[in-house]
Amino acid sequence: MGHLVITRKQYADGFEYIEVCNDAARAKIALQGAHLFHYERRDALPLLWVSGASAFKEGEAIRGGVPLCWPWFGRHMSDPSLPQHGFARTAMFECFDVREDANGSTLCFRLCSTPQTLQQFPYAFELHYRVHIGVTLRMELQTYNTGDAPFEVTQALHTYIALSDIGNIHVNGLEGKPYLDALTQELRFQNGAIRIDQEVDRIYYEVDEAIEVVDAARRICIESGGSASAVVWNPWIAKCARMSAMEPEGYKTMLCVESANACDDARVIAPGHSHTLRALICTTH
Ligand code: TA6
Repeated sequence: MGHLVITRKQYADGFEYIEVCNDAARAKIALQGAHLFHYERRDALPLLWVSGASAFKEGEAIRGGVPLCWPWFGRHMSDPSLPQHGFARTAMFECFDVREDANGSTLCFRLCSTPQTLQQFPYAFELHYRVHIGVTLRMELQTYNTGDAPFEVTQALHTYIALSDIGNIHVNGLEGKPYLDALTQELRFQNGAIRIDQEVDRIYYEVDEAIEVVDAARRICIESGGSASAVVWNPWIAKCARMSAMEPEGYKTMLCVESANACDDARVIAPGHSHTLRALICTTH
């Protein structure tokens, strides 16, 4: 690679993020949640959607980009008082390494168990998150079990894709797959391509090939690894109006396509072992 510029920056109230500029792309990653909230290949449109109403402040997950849902996806199984989608997305990560190769730059983040995390998730862990900024975007979330008992995680790279307009798109790659409709708790099968004209909140299973978002102006391909489930979500009008940090028409230009180990695709990690959830995203422009 030619030139790589890494800059640590902060918003007015001290919200810290890292800006990456290399020959291939530009990106921004907040230290809170190791939250990637901007990725733009040099010859393309920004890939990720961020709400115009999103806060960039401590303790609140950015609404958009790629929140890390970990060590549980959705509501906690037994304690509804615990935060939805786990605590990683509002935890302070450490950026402990930056590597460069011919294809781009990889930033490595780490979160380790603490007395506070042990109260919510009673296991010793190290969570490593590698974000590769190149002509493609690659994210790898690796969970190490550093304790002496096995534990189970559910998780997702909760990617918000930026669209021209929700009415212009369809999603390929999930045809015939079973999915749990989170709105009705019914198990259904995907009939053909996915088009969005209402609230959609689905967990797809047996996912074993790339998912393609076909927009009017471009195609976005999401390949997952270490995952057999994917979430497709758009809040549509009513839920958008009820949600935090969403503008009334925010639903029109976003779609979440999440590489996941969600619900029945939970993963058990034995002591001394690890599991990696991956997403590789490329866009025609
Ligand atoms: O991934 C879909 C989902 O679980 C939806 O049900 C919706 O709640 C979305 O995540 C956003 O959740 P959040 O906690 O970020 O508001």
